[in-house]
Amino acid sequence: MIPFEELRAAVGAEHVLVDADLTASYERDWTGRFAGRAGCVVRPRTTEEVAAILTACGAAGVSVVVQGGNTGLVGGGIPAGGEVLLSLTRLDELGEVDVPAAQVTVGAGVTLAALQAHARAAGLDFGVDLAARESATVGGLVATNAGGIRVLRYGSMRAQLLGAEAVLADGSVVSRLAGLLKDGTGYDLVSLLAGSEGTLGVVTKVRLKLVPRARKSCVALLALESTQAAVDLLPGLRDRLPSLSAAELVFADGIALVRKHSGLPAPFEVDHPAYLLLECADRDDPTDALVEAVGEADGLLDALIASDAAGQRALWAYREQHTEAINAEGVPVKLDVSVPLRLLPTLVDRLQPTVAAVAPDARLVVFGHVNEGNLHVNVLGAGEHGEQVTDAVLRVVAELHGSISSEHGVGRAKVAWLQLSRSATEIAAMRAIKDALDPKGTLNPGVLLPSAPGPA
Ligand code: 2HG
Ligand code: ZN
Repeated sequence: MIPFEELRAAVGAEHVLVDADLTASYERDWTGRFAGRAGCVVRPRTTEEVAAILTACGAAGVSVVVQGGNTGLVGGGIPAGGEVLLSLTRLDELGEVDVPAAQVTVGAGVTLAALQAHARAAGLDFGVDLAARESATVGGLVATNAGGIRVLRYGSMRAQLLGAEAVLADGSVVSRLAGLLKDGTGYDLVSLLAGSEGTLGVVTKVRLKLVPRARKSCVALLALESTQAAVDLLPGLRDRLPSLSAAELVFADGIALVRKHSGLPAPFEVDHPAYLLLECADRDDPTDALVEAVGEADGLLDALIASDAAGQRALWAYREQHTEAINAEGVPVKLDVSVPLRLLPTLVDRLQPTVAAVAPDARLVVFGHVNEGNLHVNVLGAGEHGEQVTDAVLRVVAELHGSISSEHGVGRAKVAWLQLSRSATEIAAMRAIKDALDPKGTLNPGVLLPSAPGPA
């Protein structure tokens, strides 16, 4: 039984939502692939309120699903049915930027765009960026160890995380927000929370590393023969361009789809098989360095370079509008995988025959973050073969020593395939950690790890 009285006492009655028209937007992901009814939605504003909620739910034996901006792509923040949905968007406090340390403490509900604007106003920047920046929240970025477009330069979310405050399943609070860059006092609990998908504790605040603010940037779109050509270019580009901050791979069919839904003009006179979008960003204008590096790059079929803001935005649009354009065609099967970089061309070559073998009418749209060997494999029109497509593609990825989830998390969507990327010993160790921190299985049951087996 949901402890409504305690929940209302903790956050105020107006922040415990039960009417279907008020809870609906929390109960469905924006892609339309995941939906489930929550017992109620609770909207705390402080760590103490989160602690009171978890204490009450733990005592009542009620499960809790944790949600940030609801931009997740694996169903990790959507209820299975009947849970208390803990929405953290009101934890939106922006602490003062600590300029000498280049750090800031912010609430879990702060959006990525708000964090970026806050850091920039203080002459710094935040190292993670991704297309869902306007809605994705810091807590969700930590929970999924989000990657995005600047991992090449600054690493993923875990690499930005210097501290956190989190409420454990029993309502106790762990708080490490001093931002120490050296701390050799045992297990790194903060780092463990990154990628834990709300299964070990509820992150309410984080201490984040900030990076120097680049004032000038430049974007290039290179037309190439193949994925192999893009992979071959990378070492030289990284070597010549210390300001390289993004290297994104897209293909002709993806660009055509984006154009269909956006009305953007064709980037080149003719279509090319593959495209590499590069961004350089620095204190001083990186245009000359990028032009020179592009001029000396092997295997280019064509190239566009933009230094002005509008031109850069226009080139980025071909990449950033992929997700929306795909969704406008229908509800896709979405896979997010990575393989060792040398095997990326092999993966790309194997995808089409692998998908066609189980879903002959399906349409594949692939794009990704090339430096990390990370491909977003979107499959439209798989119909009733969705699960077979997922299984077939993820098996190829495992064969190529890859990860079945590169940056979106495991969520509910990929739990059944976790053992393709993690050994039985690793899964048992993860289960032991989960059981130690959340012995009743209150937090996000069915997310990341299979629901706990019943008593023997
Ligand atoms: C991106 O890189 C996101 O834009 C979304 O990770 C990927 O929609 C996708 O498949
Ligand atoms: Zn991505």
